Amino acid sequence: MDYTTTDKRDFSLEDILEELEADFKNMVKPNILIAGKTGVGKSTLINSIFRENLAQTGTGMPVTQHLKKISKDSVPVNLFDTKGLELKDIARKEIQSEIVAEIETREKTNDVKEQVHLMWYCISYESERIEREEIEWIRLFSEKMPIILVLTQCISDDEAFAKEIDNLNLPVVNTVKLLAAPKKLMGNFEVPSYGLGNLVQLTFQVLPEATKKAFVNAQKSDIKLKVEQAKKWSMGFIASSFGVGFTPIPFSDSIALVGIQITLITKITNIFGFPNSKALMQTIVSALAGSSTATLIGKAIVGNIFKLIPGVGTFAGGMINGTVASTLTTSLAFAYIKVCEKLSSFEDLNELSHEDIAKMVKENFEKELRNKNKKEVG
Ligand SMILES: Nc1nc2c(ncn2[C@@H]2O[C@H](COP(=O)(O)OP(=O)(O)OP(=O)(O)O)[C@@H](O)[C@H]2O)c(=O)[nH]1
Ligand SMILES: [Mg+2]
Repeated sequence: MDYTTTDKRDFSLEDILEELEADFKNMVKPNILIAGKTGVGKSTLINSIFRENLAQTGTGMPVTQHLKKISKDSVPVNLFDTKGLELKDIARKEIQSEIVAEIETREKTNDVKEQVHLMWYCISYESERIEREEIEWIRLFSEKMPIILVLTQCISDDEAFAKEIDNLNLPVVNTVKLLAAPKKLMGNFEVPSYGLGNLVQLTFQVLPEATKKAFVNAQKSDIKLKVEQAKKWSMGFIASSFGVGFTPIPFSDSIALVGIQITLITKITNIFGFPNSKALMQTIVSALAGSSTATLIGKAIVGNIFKLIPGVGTFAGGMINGTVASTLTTSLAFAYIKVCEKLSSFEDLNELSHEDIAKMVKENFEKELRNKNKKEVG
């Protein structure tokens, strides 16, 4: 739906959830091929980077004999996990043609949704060797897509292997050293995981523009990236909604802002990504509206929010111009982003009750709106 500030309809919870879902379905999922020999740590990496332990909980559909597609409705990414790359000779050639044929079939559709966008080629740092066959694999795949070389299970400071790989001048866009899951050593010593955020950043840069939003949602290793992207998107959206063309509206018509504000919170929710975002949104919206009924709640939300903002009383009889509208809405966006950031730090949102979430939403909104608008609006 496209809202304008001349739109004075009120909204039901139903409308909001519909918009949330439509926006989610609109995201283009990145297709990432995760290649490497057995045991290098592909599944461990998938579970560490993506939400909801994707390698365990996502369905693994065989695409071909040696490619398994891992996906889950609530996590907007498609992963293609390889099997058998360690095999030798004839079997290896067969697997190569099988995987390349699949990539080419997808290429021919000329549809960004079908293309394989990127490969993570995984080599175990522990093995301290890269075989001739692997170099051949990387060269072959690099003609089809960008490759990020992932050196997995790396727990040593020794740079010798990394240098050796560097000297090979492989056709990869980047190399990342990481430890996907903490590793227990002797004497109760544990090496913490690291490098995941780095892989997320590089992947984000390389993926096609159309798939970036879905990737930001699907990954869980870099919450800052979610915050950054949500802020960036919100600022652009607010500027275009309340910019030069904005005609001042009477304050009594501030319901006209609600459509835009609802678009804002649904998009932010989908930039972050939550396991059951509909239920979460329902909780958040009813907390803001002060009611959980599915009747018209837009007016209630905007009323409750404006009450929190110092200074609003002083211009209640006047007009809202573009600057004021954008200040109010920016505060709303930033308060909501704070809430999403906090919620993202929970591995399992089921730890929180409906009441916990409602309380968190209210507290953060009050804090953010009171502080932010003291100078700007009051
Ligand atoms: N602690 C720790 N263990 C790891 C890590 N990566 C892999 N492992 C261990 O190494 C073994 C193999 O890892 P997987 O993630 O199953 O490897 P894979 O590449 O998916 O293997 P296949 O599915 O057979 O191709 C498992 O026992 C993992 O627990 C890591 O980053 N940290
Ligand atoms: Mg595996």
